[in-house]
Amino acid sequence: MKFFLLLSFIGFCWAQYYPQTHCRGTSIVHLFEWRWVDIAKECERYLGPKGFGGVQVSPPNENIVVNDPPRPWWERYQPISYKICTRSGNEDEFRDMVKRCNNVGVCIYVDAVINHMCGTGNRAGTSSTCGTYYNANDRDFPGVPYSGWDFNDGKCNGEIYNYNDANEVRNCRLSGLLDLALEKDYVRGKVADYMNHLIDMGVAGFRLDAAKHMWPGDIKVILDKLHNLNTQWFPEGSRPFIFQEVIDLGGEAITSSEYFGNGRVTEFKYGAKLGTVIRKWSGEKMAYLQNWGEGWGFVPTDRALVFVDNHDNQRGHGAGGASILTFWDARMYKMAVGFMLAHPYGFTRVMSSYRWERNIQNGQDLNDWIGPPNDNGVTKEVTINPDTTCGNGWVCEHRWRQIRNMVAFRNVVGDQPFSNWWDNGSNQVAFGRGNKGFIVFNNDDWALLTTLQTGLPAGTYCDVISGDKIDGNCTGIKVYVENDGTAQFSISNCAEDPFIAIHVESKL
Ligand code: AAO
Repeated sequence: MKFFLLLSFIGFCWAQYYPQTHCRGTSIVHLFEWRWVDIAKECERYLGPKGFGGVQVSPPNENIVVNDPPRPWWERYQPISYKICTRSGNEDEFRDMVKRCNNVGVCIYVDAVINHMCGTGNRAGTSSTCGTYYNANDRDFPGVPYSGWDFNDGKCNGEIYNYNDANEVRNCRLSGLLDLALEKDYVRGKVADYMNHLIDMGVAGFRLDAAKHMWPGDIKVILDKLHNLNTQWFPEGSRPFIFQEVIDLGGEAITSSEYFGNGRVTEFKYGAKLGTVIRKWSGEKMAYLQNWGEGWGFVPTDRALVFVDNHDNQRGHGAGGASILTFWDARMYKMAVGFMLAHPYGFTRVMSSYRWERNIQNGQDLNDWIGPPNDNGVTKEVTINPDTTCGNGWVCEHRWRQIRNMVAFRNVVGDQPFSNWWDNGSNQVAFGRGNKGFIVFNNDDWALLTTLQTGLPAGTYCDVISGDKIDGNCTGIKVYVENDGTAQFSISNCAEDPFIAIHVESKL
């Protein structure tokens, strides 16, 4: 009864901060630039069975086609209309994906680009993903339709330069992108219609792109217009889960706390700091992670959407800087993602990328624009290799054993408390999640050999980092927990993955 009351409280009052219970899993994965047909298959063959709670999909609405450089990933952040029609697929494919993912308990979260349309300039024509005409110079977007009245030119006819001026950040143009006048009822209505169209198809929530560039009050009015979620999958009265892209590393006019009333916010300090710690830059060490979370000046845990890297900062866009860890630094990356998924702070998002040919000059990647694996602009299928990794240039970090198993770890430990912290004063640390899970890291340049209190019931456990529990056996390291809850751990600093994680479902 208590449990039910809690669920209905979360369901009806806090819905914008927590995914619906229909979404079975405590983490989501960003399948960056994937096609809808591939996501549908991935939900059924992998995400559902492995306990992923949802997918953040790339913007599904029609965007400008950029040919110079050829078809960059970022063209999708330049809307032309709200037709569901992109390189990822058409509306039928989108609808089929939402249905099939929902049917296996995997929710779909849409990256909603509602702050702006395409960039300024003398661009006009039908170079858009559905062939819809537009004229950026005249502010004419007949596909919506929007016209000159619907943009903020009257308030600010220029770019954002000064991030210390909140008016400028919210009324002027982000990277020259035509800024929508979201205080207008007409514009709010068009945006809400687009989002409601998606909700009616079964979408469970939204990432609000460039939320920092919109007034929190304007966002609120739009959110209040949104329909309840589709009752084919969600209980009557369910509200969409909202996470707003607000970059707040401190020192600017706009703080993420201004957006707490609308939903969660992206906590960019998280990946920047964790990268600095794992890289051991600036004198940081893992021992300092004992008070990770609010203790590090992050937003409250129930308002944070956290991630190690995102589609921007894995290639030098957005914010975070050089400390951000990505799949290119696989060993450290797995430790960082493992730490994130084991730690109770925040709502966790896993990144899933494609490989591109980097061309780094003076610390900057000149190939940061390269779009998804493609044949003449047509996005390639995500193929699956016999060893379960992905082919065709898709990295699929979410399928890496260490990451996939830590997503499961987070589901198993649930809301168990952070417990049994241990550190060696340097970069060897360990912590548990009540009596459900325990994790140990060795990021020092020497071996770890010690006995630790795990908080777990006695027994033999499979380490889910070096292997799996399969048919009642461990394919990797075994950990023996004694009757008093202690276990001996040994981790070489040369180990392929210098960390060990066990949980009650990895017990033999
Ligand atoms: C493209 C071209 C442009 C062209 C434009 C229009 O690249 O040259 O002018 O088209 O034709 C993406 C790409 C853009 C692309 C755009 C549209 O990243 O390159 O422009 O699509 O195609 C700001 C925003 C944040 C935004 C981020 C990229 O606040 O919302 O820039 N992210 C989202 C998406 C992103 C997308 C858009 C928004 C647009 O995730 O993929 O753009 O829809 C400071 C501010 C941040 C600011 C950064 C970067 O950060 O705080 O708010 O992010 O600067 O401008 C330290 C500081 C930190 C600072 C950082 C960088 O770390 O502590 O605060 O340095 O200076």
